[in-house]
Amino acid sequence: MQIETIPTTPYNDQNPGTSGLRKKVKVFQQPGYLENFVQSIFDSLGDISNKTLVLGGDGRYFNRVAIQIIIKMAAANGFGELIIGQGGLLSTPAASNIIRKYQAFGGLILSASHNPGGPDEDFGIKYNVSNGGPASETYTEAFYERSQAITEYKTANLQDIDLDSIGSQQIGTIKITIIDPVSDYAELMQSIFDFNLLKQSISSGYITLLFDAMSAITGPYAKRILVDILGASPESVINAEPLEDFGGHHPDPNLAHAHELAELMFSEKAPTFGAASDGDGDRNMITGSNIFVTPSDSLAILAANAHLIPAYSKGLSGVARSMPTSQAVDRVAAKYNIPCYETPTGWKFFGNLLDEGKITLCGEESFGTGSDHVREKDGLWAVLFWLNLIAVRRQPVIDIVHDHWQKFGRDIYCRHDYEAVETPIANSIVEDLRKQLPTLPGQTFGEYTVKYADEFCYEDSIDGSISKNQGIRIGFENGSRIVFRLSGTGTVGATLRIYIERFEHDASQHNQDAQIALAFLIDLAEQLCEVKKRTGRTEPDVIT
Ligand code: VG1
Ligand code: CO
Repeated sequence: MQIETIPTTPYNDQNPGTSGLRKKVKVFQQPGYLENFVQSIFDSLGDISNKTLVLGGDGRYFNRVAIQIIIKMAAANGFGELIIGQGGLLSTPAASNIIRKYQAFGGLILSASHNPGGPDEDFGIKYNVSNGGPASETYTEAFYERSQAITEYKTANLQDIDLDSIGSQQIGTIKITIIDPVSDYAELMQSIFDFNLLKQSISSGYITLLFDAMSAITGPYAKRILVDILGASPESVINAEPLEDFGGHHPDPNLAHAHELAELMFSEKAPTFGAASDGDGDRNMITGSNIFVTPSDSLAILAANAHLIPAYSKGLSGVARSMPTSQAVDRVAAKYNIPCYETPTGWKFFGNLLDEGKITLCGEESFGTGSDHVREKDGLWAVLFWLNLIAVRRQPVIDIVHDHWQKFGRDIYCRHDYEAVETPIANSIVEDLRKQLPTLPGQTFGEYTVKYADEFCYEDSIDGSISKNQGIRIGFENGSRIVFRLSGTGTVGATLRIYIERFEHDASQHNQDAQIALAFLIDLAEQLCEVKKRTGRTEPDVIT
C-alpha cells in the first residue's frame, strides 16, 4: 500500500454547524475540499493508529464517491479497521449503534439529514466519538481550527473498494469490513420493544400503519423491521427505495414535506398509525388517524408512558429537551419527580447526560426523539415506541394524546421558519432583538407580561463547558415563550426559526388549531423581530 502526501491549501468555511459540516455538493466537489476536512478531523483525534472507524451515509448523491475517498485516507492515516455499511449506507442511529456495539474509536457519517440531495443540493459529514454520539463543540472547534492551517493530506494508492459485497478483506495495514447496515439495528430494537405483542397487534389488524421513508435511508430499515419481522403489509412502507436525490423532495418529515402521508392520515382511509423519517433516519413524524402529534408532545407522551415499554419498565432516570422544545415534558418530569434538563439545540448536548445516566429519554421540537440505547436521535425507535404504546394501551393515537392533555394540560406549540434570508438581514434581526432584551422584562403585551428576556447560555453540568448565544428567549409570567434562533444546518443564506408556545390548562380549549390559539404571540413575535417587514415576506416558508 503506497501512501501519498498531497499538498493542499485551507478553505475558510469548514466550520461545522448544529450537526456537522453541510454545504452544497458543488462545494464538496472542489479539489481537496472533502479531503481537507477529513484530514483535519483525523489530525485532531490524537492517536488513531490501528483504531476502528465506522463509515456510512444516507445514500445521497456523492455518498459513494466520498466513501471511496475516505477509505483511502483512513488507510493512509493508520486506522486498523473500517466498518462500512453495505452500499455505503448507514442511518445515523444505526451508525451510532455500530460504533457502540463494536467498540469503535469513532465514525464518519455522511449526510445532510433533512436537506435535499442531488448534484445541485446538499452534502454533509460529521464525526461521532466512541460513545456513538456527535462530537462535542471542543472537537468541532478543533476540526475547524485545523482546517484553517492544513497544508497536506494523506491518501493511499488503492483501488476502489466493492461496497456492495458483505465480508472482510485485509488491504495492506487496514481491514475493511462491509456489514449489513440493518441487522444490528433490528436486533437492538427487538431488545427494547415487545415484538411479540407488536406482531399480534399487526396480524390481528388492530394496528394498521403507513411509514413514509421519503426515498431516504430508513426504507431498508423499515422494510426489514416493520414488514419482514413484524408482519406489516409491504404497502405499509412507501417511498422505501433510497434515492440519491430523494426523488427531488426534502427528506424532512413534517406535514409540509410528507404530504402524501399527511393527506391520507386526515382522510377516511387513514390507517391507525402513520409516520415518516428524514434523510438520515434520525427524525420522526408521528400521526394517527385525524391527528398530528407535535414532536414536543410526543416526547412528553413517551416519557409519561415509558414504564409500559419493556426496556424502560423500571422508569426513567431523567429527561432532557432542547431549549426551544415545548415545556410539555417538564410537566411529566415534575409529576414523576425526575430531573428535567434544558440543553441547546443539537443532539451533541445530550451526550454527557446520557453517558452519566442522568437521563433516559430526550428530544427536540424538530422531530427528534431518542433514549440511552444509542447517542443519536432515532426515527424508527420512536415509531416502534408509539406502536408498542398503542398495542399496550389499546387506544388510538388521538385518544392517547387527548388523555395526555387532560392529565397534564396542553402546551400549544408551533415553529415558523423563514428560510434563505439574506445573511445581513438575519444578523440585524438578531442584533436588534439582542438590544431590546434589557428593556423587555416587566413590559405587558395584552395578557402577556414579560418575566425574562435573555440569550440562552448553557453550562454542561458534567464537563463544565459553556455554550453561549444559543437562542433568544422571551418568557412570560404565564409560562408562554417566544424563542428566536438562527439555524446551524442550512446552506443558503440564513434561516430564522421562531418558536412559540402557550400553556392551556382548560380541557375545553385543547382542540384548537395552534396557529389560531397562538395568533397573538405570533403577531407579537413579528412586532419584536420584524422579519416580514424586513424581508418583504408575507408568510413563513415552513410552519411545523
Ligand atoms: C436543526 C434542528 C435541530 C437538530 C438539527 C440536526 O438544527 O433545529 O433540533 O438537532 O437540525 O437534525 P438547526 O440548527 O437548523 O435549527 V438532523 O435530523 O439535520 O441531523
Ligand atoms: Co436527520
